[in-house]
Amino acid sequence: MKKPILLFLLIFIVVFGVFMSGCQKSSSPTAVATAGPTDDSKLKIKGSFNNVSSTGVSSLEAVEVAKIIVFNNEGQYSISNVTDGSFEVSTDKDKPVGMVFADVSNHYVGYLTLSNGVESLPLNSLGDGVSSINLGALSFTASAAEPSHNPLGSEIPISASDISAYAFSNGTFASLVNNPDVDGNGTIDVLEDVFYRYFIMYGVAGGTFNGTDLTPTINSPVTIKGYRLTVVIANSSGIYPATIGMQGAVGSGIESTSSEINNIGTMNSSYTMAWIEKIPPAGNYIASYDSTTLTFAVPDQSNIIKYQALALPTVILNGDDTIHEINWVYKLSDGSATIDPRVLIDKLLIEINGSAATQLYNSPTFTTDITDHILTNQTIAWSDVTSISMAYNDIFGNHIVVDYIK
Ligand SMILES: [Ca+2]
Repeated sequence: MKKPILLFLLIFIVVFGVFMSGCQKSSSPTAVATAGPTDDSKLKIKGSFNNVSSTGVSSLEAVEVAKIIVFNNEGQYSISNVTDGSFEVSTDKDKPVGMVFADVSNHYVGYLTLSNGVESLPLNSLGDGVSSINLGALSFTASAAEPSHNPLGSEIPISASDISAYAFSNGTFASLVNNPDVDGNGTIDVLEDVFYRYFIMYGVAGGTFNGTDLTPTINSPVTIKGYRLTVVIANSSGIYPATIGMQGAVGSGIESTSSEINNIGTMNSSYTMAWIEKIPPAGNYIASYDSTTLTFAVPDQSNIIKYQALALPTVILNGDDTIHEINWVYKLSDGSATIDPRVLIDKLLIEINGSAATQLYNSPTFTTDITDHILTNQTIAWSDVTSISMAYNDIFGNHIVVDYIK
């Protein structure tokens, strides 16, 4: 199954590569003021530090915070200074963002948490017409700051079960929010015009079309066939290494290796490791090139068989048993519940496979509001089909390829 996985990776890089822009300062505090309330694409996030009411660690760290930085998984960021203990920062509404705090020297001080593993703001689920969120006073516990007003369930209307799924999915991005100085030189990366991230591609055995069924039965549990890890580097110089070295966590299968697929660009470059037949264990995955060392703390991925999403297809045939259309519903990967796909998923595509891993059909990509596709080729015999792959990019740039075999 290596070839289909590789093809999907290349498809996604081509299709979605244009969105992987580098370090772009989306707005400055001055720009926010001049943009005014007519800019409906922007959200204002406000908050304050209660740095006079208590003693101990929390007040100490609050005093140190000089800047607020919000950034998304593509390295686009906005920055605001703290004035009289308060801040207001403006950001795009379309993607989840992490919020981190810096001192006057751009050193990392801490990050915003919404508790229960939600360490980014799921602005992809922002309520219609919401133009500002006031987090209220932030209280630190070590480097994690909790707001007095949690917007989940109010400005960001998202159900409790969807929050659990989001919390798992945001783990890879949250590891950058927890450590926004990936190159370890002491300065928050986006503030020195560099951005480093990683994403994971998973191959998932999702289920089986039993007998004459036209909807597959979901494996209980789904099994993870393997993964590829990709590191993305963006900088303002546009100079990138041809390849990178990689040492994964113990048991990851990434042992003193080099990237297998290298896509060198101008805005950014990506480096993909070989396909490994396991779930990546938690731990540090360390990339190296020239004199640079990048440390990515990959979180525990074992809940992928519970909280990841899958698109469950139903095939509809023509009278001559060729495929007319495929429709699908989004469910949690344990099959227990349907989910709102906007919470987790960016784009989906469908691949229909024949024997010997031949590809009989590739669909266009679909946004989450589309759940039905009439094939543009109406000559594909259902009897020739060996599997259907429902592949998607999640909102954090990870790629999930779910195979249903026949
Ligand atoms: Ca740095």
